[in-house]
Amino acid sequence: MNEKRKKWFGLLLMCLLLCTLCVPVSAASKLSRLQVKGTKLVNSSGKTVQLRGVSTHGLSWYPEYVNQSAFTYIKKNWKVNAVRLAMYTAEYNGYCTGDAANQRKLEKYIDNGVKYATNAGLYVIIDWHILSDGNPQQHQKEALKFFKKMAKKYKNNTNVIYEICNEPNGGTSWNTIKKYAEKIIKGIRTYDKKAVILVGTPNWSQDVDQAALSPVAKKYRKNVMYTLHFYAATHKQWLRDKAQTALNKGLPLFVSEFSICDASGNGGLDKNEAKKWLTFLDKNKISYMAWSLSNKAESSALIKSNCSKTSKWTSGNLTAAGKWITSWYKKKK
Ligand code: IDC
Repeated sequence: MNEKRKKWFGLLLMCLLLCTLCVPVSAASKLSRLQVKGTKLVNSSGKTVQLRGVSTHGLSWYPEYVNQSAFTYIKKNWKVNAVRLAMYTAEYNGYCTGDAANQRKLEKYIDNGVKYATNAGLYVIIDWHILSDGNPQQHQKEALKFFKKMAKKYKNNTNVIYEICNEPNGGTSWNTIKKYAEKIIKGIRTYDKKAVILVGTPNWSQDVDQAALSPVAKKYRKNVMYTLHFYAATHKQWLRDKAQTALNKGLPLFVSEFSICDASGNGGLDKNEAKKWLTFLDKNKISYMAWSLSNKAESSALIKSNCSKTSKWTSGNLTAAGKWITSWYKKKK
């Protein structure tokens, strides 16, 4: 090789080396950390951000939907920017009712879910899905241990959001939920000072007006939002009124779960009411996550029960709710 050729060859090698170095850097590029400002979420440049996405069904029931292809697909084709990982605490191989091997399995699903969401460029909610265990204090010890572990692990993942109690119910008062929330927030903040934390509200995360009267203590209030859940065929204007009351008091709201059917998760759809809800949420820049990314034979499932695909769904693979919700997502933004 003559001198000139050697020089070009050297340059080429250098370029190749630089390229291989740069690719992983850009692939790991981080989503902007979100903060709560007033009632809204903002990114690191202060711009308002609204998260719109889907929730998995229970991770023990439908772990197969937590896969890279699905997360990349929904981001690109459904135009969502967030996914929620619903981990039941009590029902069917729940985190607190199953054994240690079951806990490890669930933590692995979460770990994968966070990884796939990060790769896909999605925000990801780790949801402590209490339901039949309507008082979050019932498993407070386990919750504290779990969230400290998560916070330690994910403190540098700028896209992780913690939801500390899905739907308190059974008459659990706001005061009880608040006491629980303050303990868990304190635990999370030991490791992760910044992540957004979502707190459930009384009566299946509907009574946000009660939370608005007395939010968590000031020292725990930063980057905390309060959840509002609705199922459009059951919850109507009266629940939007509660939401408006809470907003007027300055309470930051986050709809971490909704569907357009009734509260059983398996009744008729109310598209008219669903449109009113999502229009209201868009207007107020409130984030929302649809239940559920699964093919369970129930009307809230987004995928038809006869479809076994776990990604790359065509419109024919979607249920009526799936079609309506994804076309809403695609239309906007
Ligand atoms: C439902 C599921 C259903 C499952 C049940 C477990 O859709 O397949 O058998 O939970 O008890 C909620 C809850 C959510 C419910 C959903 C529909 O957060 O866990 O899922 N729902 O009932 N709140 C209001 C409705």
